[in-house]
Amino acid sequence: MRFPQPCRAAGLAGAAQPVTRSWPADFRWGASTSAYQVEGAAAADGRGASIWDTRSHQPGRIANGDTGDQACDHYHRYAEDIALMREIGLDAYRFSVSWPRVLPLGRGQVNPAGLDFYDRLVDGLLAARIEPWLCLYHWDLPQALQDQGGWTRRDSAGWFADYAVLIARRLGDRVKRFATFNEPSVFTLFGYVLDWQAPGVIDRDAYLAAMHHVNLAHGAAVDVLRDLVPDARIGAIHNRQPCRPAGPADGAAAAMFDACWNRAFPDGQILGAYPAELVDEVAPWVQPGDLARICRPTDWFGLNHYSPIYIQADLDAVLGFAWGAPPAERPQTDVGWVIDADAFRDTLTDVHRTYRLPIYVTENGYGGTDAPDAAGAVHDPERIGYLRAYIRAMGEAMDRGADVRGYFVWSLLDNFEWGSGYSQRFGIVHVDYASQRRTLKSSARWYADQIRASRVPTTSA
Ligand code: GCO
Repeated sequence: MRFPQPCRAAGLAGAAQPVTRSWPADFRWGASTSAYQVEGAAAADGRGASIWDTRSHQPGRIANGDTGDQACDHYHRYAEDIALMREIGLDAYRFSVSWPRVLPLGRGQVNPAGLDFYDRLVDGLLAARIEPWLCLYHWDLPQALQDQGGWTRRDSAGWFADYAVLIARRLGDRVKRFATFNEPSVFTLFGYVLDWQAPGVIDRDAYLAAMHHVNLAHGAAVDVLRDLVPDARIGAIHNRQPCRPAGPADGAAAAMFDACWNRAFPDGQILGAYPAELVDEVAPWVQPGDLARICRPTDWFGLNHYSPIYIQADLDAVLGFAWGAPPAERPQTDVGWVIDADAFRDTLTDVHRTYRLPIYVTENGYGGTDAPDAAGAVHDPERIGYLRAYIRAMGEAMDRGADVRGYFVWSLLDNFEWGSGYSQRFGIVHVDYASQRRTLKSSARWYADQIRASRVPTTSA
């Protein structure tokens, strides 16, 4: 995500012990990345352009004029990165496929070199006994499809399903964990309402059309994956967090934002209905039978969560809401996100009660500005404090009955943080972008301890 809030120090350093409780034996510990944020190699081996290549090359869009052209060069350095994952002891690695790397124009002509990369990545992970978790879409729509209307076109559901067929046929013999979309509510709201992300088309109708067509695309891809990979475990990844009114007059705006942000996608996909606030809004794009097309059985709920959000009314804005300031007294991360582990615990409980699916926390982490010290070490006690508090809160949610099966930290590597470019670092591994040198931060070592400790049977909670 990108929160346009000022930077404030958190002062969350402290207690470095792992969180001990009786973790389920098959609990999965992982780390997440996404294609545009880490791969780089934007012009290598026949890759096509995505809407993020376009946006990052527009002057003034990204902090410091950064682009994902090089990023972490994961495309070439994936083997080194897998070795780091092994060193940390990860059970699972969540990555996304770059649609334009495998289909440079989004459909039609396949790029064999692009598919070969994902073959190598998956084979490398399996050889290291790390389970590949593949997300089909982490925001990098092929520019060629955007030029034809992108998600505002109903045809986009079919384009996405065809792309899913290609990936399932090529990788489905080895990959069994698939996610359709990452945070559909974020890329639609930020891309069509707030102009913080690609494609930056600010238009109410485009937003509502994209919302519905992304939901249709999800349903179509679930069917394809189920058909072609019968033993696949399929889910979608949703951000969810409390959307709090910034002030006493902001309740209605916060409720509308909550419908768009937290419910427009999982409610359609899992409960088969749009939130009441959106039913009339989206109706012009809904055809008979669509909700049944969208609501296909899935196996798990992917939750991305960092922080509560504060919303204020803005009657001039497309849907009447705008980003508000958090209360000043709340602790915040280095990049200005409110730290509230209780909100994470309550969100997990809420997701469990609402959707009744096994939950995997597919993103959670701390944005900072870490730098190596004179000896080259990277110490990030605030990140350790944050991770510890949130993992502990997750344990509390599990004690209260939430069916949480795994946790993926965001992120394995420092990477291209969308509009903030390389100025914000979320990795547990530091990346020196000039040399591409990787350094495990102290949080990576702490996370390794956490994973190891979770394997030791204990009765204390
Ligand atoms: C998102 C994404 C990630 C971000 C992460 C930190 O939520 O925006 O899934 O790509 O980098 O959340 O902002």
